[in-house]
Amino acid sequence: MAEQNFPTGDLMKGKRGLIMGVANKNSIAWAIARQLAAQGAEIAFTYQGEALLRRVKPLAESIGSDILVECDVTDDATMDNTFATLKDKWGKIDFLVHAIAFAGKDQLAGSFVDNTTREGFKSALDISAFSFVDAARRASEIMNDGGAMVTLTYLGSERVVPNYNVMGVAKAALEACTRYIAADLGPRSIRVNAISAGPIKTLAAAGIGSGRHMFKFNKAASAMQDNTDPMGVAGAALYLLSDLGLSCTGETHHVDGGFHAIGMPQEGPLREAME
Ligand code: NAD
Ligand code: 0WE
Repeated sequence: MAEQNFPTGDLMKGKRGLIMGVANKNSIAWAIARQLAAQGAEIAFTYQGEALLRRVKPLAESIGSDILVECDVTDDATMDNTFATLKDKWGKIDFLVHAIAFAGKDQLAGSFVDNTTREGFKSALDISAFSFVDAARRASEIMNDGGAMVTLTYLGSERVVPNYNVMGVAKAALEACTRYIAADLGPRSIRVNAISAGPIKTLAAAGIGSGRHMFKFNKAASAMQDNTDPMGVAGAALYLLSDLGLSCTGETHHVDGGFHAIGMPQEGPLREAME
């Protein structure tokens, strides 16, 4: 992503929170971090393993964050340590961003029914859906009433996208988890929402089987005839995590140039291709 200016202001002033899922400067979680920081948020980060620290540390430092905790969501000890660290340093938090997904590469190609294994299914659902439930429970224990949580999802949960396969099933579970967590935490005025982003060129979207077609097709078939800008995802996260989002909970909000709304291509390249 080119250098961009995230709108500044005080919408997140006095709020502290945890962002899970920054891998590098292209991560959706990093766009969200910059937008929240530009509105005054104090942010702690988790990173998945030693190898990613080299990338995440300078990013965190560039927005004045000094809380960086190693966390693999499949490892309870590192989850315990993450939230114990936040409790120790801050006492309370106001927001959580969950931007984590993984399925084995062998699970993301070809026939869903033939290629999905028990282990592949378990691991995709564990890392991509249960991890939000687990993080939300831990975060809720130290979250101020009136706080908020956001996770990232994708349209492959609602409709078949070639090769997305078991990740689509995991995202469907993640969206359902979002609604159940929202119901449980609603009485404390903690809001819990998902952002369904269109395809964005990140590490997680690199090397996907049908990648080139994916971006071309989304550009051609979306209402806006353009790819999804991570700044729009960051703006939605700011809305949902700040008090602008009051009364919005249990929602899956699409930020995809309107791709989800289209049932048949309008005039444009896709129609011409069929002539
Ligand atoms: P990314 O590769 O930058 O981020 C994915 C993150 O998941 C990485 O930081 C990685 O370290 C983390 N992760 C994976 N397994 C983990 C584990 N076991 N423990 C801890 N962390 C783990 O890619 P991204 O595209 O920014 O992905 C962020 C979220 O956005 C994901 O949930 C993804 O499904 C979602 N999303 C992405 C797109 C897209 O096209 N890029 C579209 C919609 C939704
Ligand atoms: O959620 C995602 C990707 C998540 C993801 C990516 C990888 C790549 C490397 C999960 N697990 C893995 N495992 C790996 O080994 N997206 C929304 C981006 C994405 O991924 C696709 C897509 C889109 C869009 C995969 C196939 C088809 C479309």
